[in-house]
Amino acid sequence: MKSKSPNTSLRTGTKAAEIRQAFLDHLTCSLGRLPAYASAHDHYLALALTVRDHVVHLGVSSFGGKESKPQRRVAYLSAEFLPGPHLANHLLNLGLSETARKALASLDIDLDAVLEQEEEPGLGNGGLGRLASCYLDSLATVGVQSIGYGIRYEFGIFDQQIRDGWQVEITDKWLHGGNPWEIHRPGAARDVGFGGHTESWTDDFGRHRVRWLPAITVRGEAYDTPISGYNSDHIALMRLWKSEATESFDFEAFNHGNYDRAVEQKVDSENLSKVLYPNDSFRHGKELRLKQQFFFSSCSLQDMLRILEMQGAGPENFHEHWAVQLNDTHPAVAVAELMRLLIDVHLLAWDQAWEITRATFSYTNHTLLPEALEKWPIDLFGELLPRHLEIILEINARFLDEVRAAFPGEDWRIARLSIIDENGPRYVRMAHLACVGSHTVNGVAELHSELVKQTVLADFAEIWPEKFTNVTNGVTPRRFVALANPGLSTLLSKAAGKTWPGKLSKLSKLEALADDAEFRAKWRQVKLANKSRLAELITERTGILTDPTSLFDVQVKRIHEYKRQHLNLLHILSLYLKIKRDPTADIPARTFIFGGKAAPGYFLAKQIIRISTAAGELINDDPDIAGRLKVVFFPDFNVRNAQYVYPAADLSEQISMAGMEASGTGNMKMSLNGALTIGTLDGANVEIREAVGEENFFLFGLTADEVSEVEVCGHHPRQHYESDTELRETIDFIASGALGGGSGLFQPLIANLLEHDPYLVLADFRAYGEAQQRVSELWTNPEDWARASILNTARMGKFSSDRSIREYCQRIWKVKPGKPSE
Ligand code: GPK
Repeated sequence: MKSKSPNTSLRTGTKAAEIRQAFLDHLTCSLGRLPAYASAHDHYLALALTVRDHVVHLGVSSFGGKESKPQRRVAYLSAEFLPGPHLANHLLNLGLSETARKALASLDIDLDAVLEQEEEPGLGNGGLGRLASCYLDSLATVGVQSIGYGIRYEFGIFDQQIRDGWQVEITDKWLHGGNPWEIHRPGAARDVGFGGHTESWTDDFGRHRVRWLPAITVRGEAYDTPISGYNSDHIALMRLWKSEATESFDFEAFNHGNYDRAVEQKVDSENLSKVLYPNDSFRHGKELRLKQQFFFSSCSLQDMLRILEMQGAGPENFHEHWAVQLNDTHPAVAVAELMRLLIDVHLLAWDQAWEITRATFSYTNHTLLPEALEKWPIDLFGELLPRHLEIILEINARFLDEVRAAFPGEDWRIARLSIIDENGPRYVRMAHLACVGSHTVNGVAELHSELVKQTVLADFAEIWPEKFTNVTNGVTPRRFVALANPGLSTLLSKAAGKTWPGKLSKLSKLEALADDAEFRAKWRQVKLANKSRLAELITERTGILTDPTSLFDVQVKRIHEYKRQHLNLLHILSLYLKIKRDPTADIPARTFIFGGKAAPGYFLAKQIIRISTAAGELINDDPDIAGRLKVVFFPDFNVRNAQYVYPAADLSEQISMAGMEASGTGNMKMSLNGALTIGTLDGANVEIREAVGEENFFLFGLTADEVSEVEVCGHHPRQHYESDTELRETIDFIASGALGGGSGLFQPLIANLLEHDPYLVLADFRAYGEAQQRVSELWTNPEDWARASILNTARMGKFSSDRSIREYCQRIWKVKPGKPSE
């Protein structure tokens, strides 16, 4: 037989006929299906395998380490990733979307129907997990050798259904249909210990050593998912760890008839990576969570050491080969684990190991919320990780000695800086550990990074001011514009050239067109089409009819009091009452769209969902309202659904209490898609407003400084209730039971607002209503609105995650991207 050219045998030809053939081969040979009997899901799997061949092929060429001196690699340690559906994204990145469409069409298969089959990996809660995935996308795009390390949860974030107006959580069985993207790497499996005790020994040079004798060992199996970049020959790797028992189950117990005992350890081990904790910005405090954190941190560091060894380098060169980013404190225990690996396993001296550790890690803080700051009871920590507790205590003792020497007599400083919280029962403060063990600490927007230095890590910022920096978050324009908004993309390519998805600052070329009436008309057409597409989906999922010509007012994000969905709802209900009082009131038609999941145990968040569905039930079919207001709760907000929602937004609600939202990224996605923002001076809103121009942004509300002042001087929500008639009537209306379910239904929410109002909803109600009035006024002038919308998109170039990643590369990781900057 004649030998084939390597490319043909790799099935990675890019002509429609070649893709068609590869697809048919996979259908038959990988899936064992005759084309005539193949289901839509088989089609999906076959196309996914076809595309995976292309991506993996790129991967082996780009990750091979051909260079004489290997580049420093980036390891992004994150307990969460939210990649979204892979297939369409890869097609876009590889430039194969249209070819694949043609190839399938020749077999009478519709690409869109195939794309619908994919289950997205919901391995995260919200912003933090999605940011990690945007960053992998950009790392691949700008050409940095990188691995995103995390956990292969068997069950990701729950699927949300709405029943009788309430959230119901359904188990996310994302792996049930098979996962064509991942490659299991048995050779990369690592063992991780838990519990047990430590013992001392003396090495050949008479030095005191410690070893850890864990009580149990769990195996981490590696599963790799390649992440392609836009128009790039690099791929990033997402390497997720699945926990398994190290041994087969206990046959001795089994033979003695003790079946429970026989499988106990196996079950315990497998449970470790079973499920994602579904709380956002909230400390879990559960032992299993700490086990998850240590499990993936340890597997990942051991993996880096293994790769280092393959490159012929030793552990003393660790920091030269790896820059490790801690995505929040979830992997902060990695600081202690790297120390253990270096001193106990590789027998380095403490000082050298500590230098390497600090040169390796950097830490990103994502929240100031006190209930989200991780701390572990010292006893629990010591029982699970006895050696790590010893190491942390040693790190702390040495650190505090340095502080004592620099600030003699300032014991208060010692107590505040200590990694151990000793005000009562003792805790390990994970943010302190991450900060002490890192060379750089960053916040995720300018305001937030300042607040990190003034609040949670103020004492550290005082002693190490140079350690702190900001990297404002970004989002990938590939998924959130090019894929999600094809109509807009065509327009952008015509107006700003085709390169904008990889060079987002090119969008500034649009500026001039904001004054072009013809262009504005096209712009509005695209938005209207996107809104019609969403309206159809809304009807399909909720039965609610909406008018695509009405103002689409969108608040999609996790449900949380600090994000203040209830402020939005109070405003909606006040508009409703206004129309009821005066049917001629001049209020332009609006569709209010909410989406987002509530943590299953977060009672008030679930009340907020219920009140939004109740508002819809009350308002949507009220003949007096006559369709002028509609309220929709769009169920199961996830990456796939988000791709329909963002392009359809006219107005983006970013109304958190100032100082609470670290950055926000939905704010960027909507503005980039031409929505105008109504928002507080919080997180990245501040920078978005600066970028798009204050005249194209609806600002309202207390500033972070004013919020702190109110918090110091005391807040009196009842005063607002009593002095503001509109507010009082709205609250009384809810309390009266007019929303159904009896007058007691929303009592907890009302009582919370009137008695505590921790997020100053009542204090900002008036200003919010006035800003909404300005929104309505601009909306009545569609040409002015379109102009502002175009300018939003045109000026959002800064918020590409490519820019963020280049900043991390240059200022934090000290690595050089393969692709030169724009
Ligand atoms: C912050 F602390 C946390 C968390 O546990 N989960 C999470 O999604 C978010 N975040 C912030 O709330 C957002 O403001 C920010 O944009 C996002 O992280 C990414 O930095």
